[in-house]
Amino acid sequence: MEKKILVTRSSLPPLEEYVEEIRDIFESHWLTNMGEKHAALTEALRSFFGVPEVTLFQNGHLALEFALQALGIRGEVITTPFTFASTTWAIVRSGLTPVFCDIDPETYTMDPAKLEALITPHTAAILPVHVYGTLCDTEALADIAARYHLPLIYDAAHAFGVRRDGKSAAAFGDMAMFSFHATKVFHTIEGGAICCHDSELSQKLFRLKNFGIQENETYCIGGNGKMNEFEAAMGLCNLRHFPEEIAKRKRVYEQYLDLLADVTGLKLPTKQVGVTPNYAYFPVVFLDTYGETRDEAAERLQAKGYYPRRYFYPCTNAFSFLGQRYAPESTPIAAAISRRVLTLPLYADLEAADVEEICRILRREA
Ligand code: T4K
Repeated sequence: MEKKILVTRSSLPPLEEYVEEIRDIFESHWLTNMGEKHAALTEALRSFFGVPEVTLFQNGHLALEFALQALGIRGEVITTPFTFASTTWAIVRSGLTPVFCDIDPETYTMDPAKLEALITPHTAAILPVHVYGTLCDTEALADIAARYHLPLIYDAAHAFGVRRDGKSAAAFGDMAMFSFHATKVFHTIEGGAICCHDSELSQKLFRLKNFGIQENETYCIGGNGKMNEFEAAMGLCNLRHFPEEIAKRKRVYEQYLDLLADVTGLKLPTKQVGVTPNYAYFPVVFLDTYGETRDEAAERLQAKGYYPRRYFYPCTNAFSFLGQRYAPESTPIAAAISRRVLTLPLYADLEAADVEEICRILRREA
């Protein structure tokens, strides 16, 4: 069979360990609706993140929608277009209007220097993205949000395990959303969470994900966003193996950095001072001096069985579904990075020989 190395590959715990973890589920026949595994994972993540409130969800996207709904806001939400469709669609599907702020050319996250000019009386919240697990300028964003009394919700889908000066990505902002999708550094097959400090908000999120059921058979408006017991069990297993997952990813990441460091025209990810990274993605930006476009390089890699991805192309403000009112040119840095970026294959068990071959292709030695 022809070899195919994809952009990522889900890590899995040893089968026996998962079977052992789900044995209780088979014994109790309690499959979902916040059972024991759900409670155990919530507790374990509270301690992992070091935040008082963790609400689990069926996926990160729903978590983000429920987070916006929990705020009960109307109007505009300032976000970035250099992200997965989910961030923008969560805003739109919540009846809110996205306003796009450009990104910083080094971190690819919301540029705080461009944020204030976009704030109007219609602004209801700020929703930046820790894209690729690179942390936003959390201090500058917190300062602006506080000055304008705006809620700050982070899309931290990629930032599981990332810390700044020892403080978890979960602890920044009023809420932080994590994705536990199969493609993430930590996963529950499908899943997600909202982390926050406010117990009332957390109770609201819990009701929202459970049909709005309240005490004494009263209801508020809600939906169904519950994580099931098999997913929570997968999370409990994967959390035990998380240090190993990070160590393996670090090896791959550093091999890329080492082998691509001197290639003219390739812009590699840079280390953030004071930040403990999670090695979630390895984005490479193809500058003109590389002498070949991003897509030409991607084609050469694919011809040899390597399938990097254009995360994130196009920018979400280029989506035709949003209509004519948005233009990618209004966020020129995001538009340029999006046209030039390629995320290389990166996962725990990616073999050193494959990383070497990918680098040889990018160095035009193969
Ligand atoms: N915000 C941001 C910034 C996000 O990036 C995402 C999701 C969200 C919010 C929403 O979170 P969730 O609702 O998903 O929890 C993938 C993921 O499905 C998605 O979670 C992720 N971001 C996005 C960046 O990537 P696709 O459509 O590119 O996935 P797909 O099916 O092409 O898979 C990519 C590669 O992963 C495959 O080539 C092989 C590998 N893979 C995939 C699956 C499904 C596996 O090894 N095992 C698997 O089970 O979206």
